[in-house]
Amino acid sequence: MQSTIPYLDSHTGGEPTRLIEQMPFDLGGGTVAEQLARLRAEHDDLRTLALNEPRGSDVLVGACLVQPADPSCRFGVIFFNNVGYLGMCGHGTIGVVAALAYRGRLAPGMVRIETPVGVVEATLHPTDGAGHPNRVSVRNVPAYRHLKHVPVEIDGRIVHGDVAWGGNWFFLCHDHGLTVDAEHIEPLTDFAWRLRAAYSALGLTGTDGAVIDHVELFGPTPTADSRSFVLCPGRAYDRSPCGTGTSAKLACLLADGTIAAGQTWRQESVIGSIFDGRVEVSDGQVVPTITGEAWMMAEGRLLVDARDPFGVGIRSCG
Ligand code: PYC
Repeated sequence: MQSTIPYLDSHTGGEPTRLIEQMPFDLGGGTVAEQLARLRAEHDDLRTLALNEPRGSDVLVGACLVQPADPSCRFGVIFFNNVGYLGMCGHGTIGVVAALAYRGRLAPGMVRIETPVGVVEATLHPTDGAGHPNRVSVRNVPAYRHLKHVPVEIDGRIVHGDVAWGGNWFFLCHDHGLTVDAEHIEPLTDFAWRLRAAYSALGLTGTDGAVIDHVELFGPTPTADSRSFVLCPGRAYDRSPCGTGTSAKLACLLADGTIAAGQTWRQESVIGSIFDGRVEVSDGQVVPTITGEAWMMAEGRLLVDARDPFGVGIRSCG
């Protein structure tokens, strides 16, 4: 009657990742993208039971380990949130690597991981003098800017944004006029959510009609190159600087000539955590690498009672 699913929780710069190491069912093999399609169509309950209330919360990002199809990869990973699935997840990859190291399944060094949108390379660094045990660099899938300086009307004025890919789709806006700091989470959330509605109403998409489901609002900070507020698809804000969002930002910075290949860009989150980012240009593509730290927080077992009316989560949450 009751099933149990072991999990490991970490956070990366404040943003949590709940890892399910052992899938409770067979996804039938194939590429990680194909397994994601099956997970979404046939087993979406796993996502909602692991993340949604009453067991979880909107802030949680989930990751499940699956078999990679690419023989050069040691792991396959599917990331998900309170409303659906992600292409890639930077903070989540750092969290997954930390969790696998905690389990003794990874030692310092590089590991290739297949995600639904391509292969990433994660490097677990040796514990440093500052005592950071889980410092991880993620060489992401290639990033690019799709559209530049798109005008969008909101609150009777025009703001502008770039549309860029960094493993997920982002609308990146600077001239929003808001203060980007932890004291202004509510107005930032409200504005970013309405901005998403405003550019969606214009029919703005990524390539091939892809939904632009993440919004980034940038502001200045004395402690890094830039501070960002990132609103995720389910209306939770990213406590980390967002690995895929930083990748999208780096692609725009390189396209504008603001940074050069190899230069470090320090991206701060709205709560003050930092990712170091840099890009390389390989075969004409912009390949970002993001470095950050994760901390292990909990390990446990999800208990799912088939008689519980909310055992697979409250679907209207998020
Ligand atoms: O770090 O890429 C990221 C991410 C995406 C959504 C939440 N975090």
